[in-house]
Amino acid sequence: MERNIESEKVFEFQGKKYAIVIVNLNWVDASNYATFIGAHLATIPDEPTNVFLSFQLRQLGLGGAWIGLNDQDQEGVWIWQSGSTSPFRKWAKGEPNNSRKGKSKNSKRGDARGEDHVVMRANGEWNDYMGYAHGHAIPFIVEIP
Ligand SMILES: [Ca+2]
Ligand SMILES: [Ca+2]
Repeated sequence: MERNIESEKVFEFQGKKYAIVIVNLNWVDASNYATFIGAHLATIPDEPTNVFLSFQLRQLGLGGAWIGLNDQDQEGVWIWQSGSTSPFRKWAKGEPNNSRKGKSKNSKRGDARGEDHVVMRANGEWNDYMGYAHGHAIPFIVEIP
């Protein structure tokens, strides 16, 4: 994919630069896109950053966006795409639940690996979500070094 600056909203907060990329991709493609432009999916280091970025999602009318947290290498071991070891988490109630295809009759999405990628909802709460190729395609937040 070519970089499309028109689809990005760039913000600075606490000395870090973030862009909300309003292109619907699964997490794997979104993380590859971030790497391609020399960035990575956002690390959320603290509550103020979480509040700031979720506010921006609401301003843009978005329901949620991928962030860099994932447990795709080892189930239940959450790591940031950036390599950061930040321990800050903002899970919604009942999350992460690693929901799997077949659990819900109506779900056509999914993967036997379950939910391994994290979406920040517009209310600031996090959910592990299906980010593989047959999963959800949504906007994403990158952090630009
Ligand atoms: Ca998982
Ligand atoms: Ca979940």
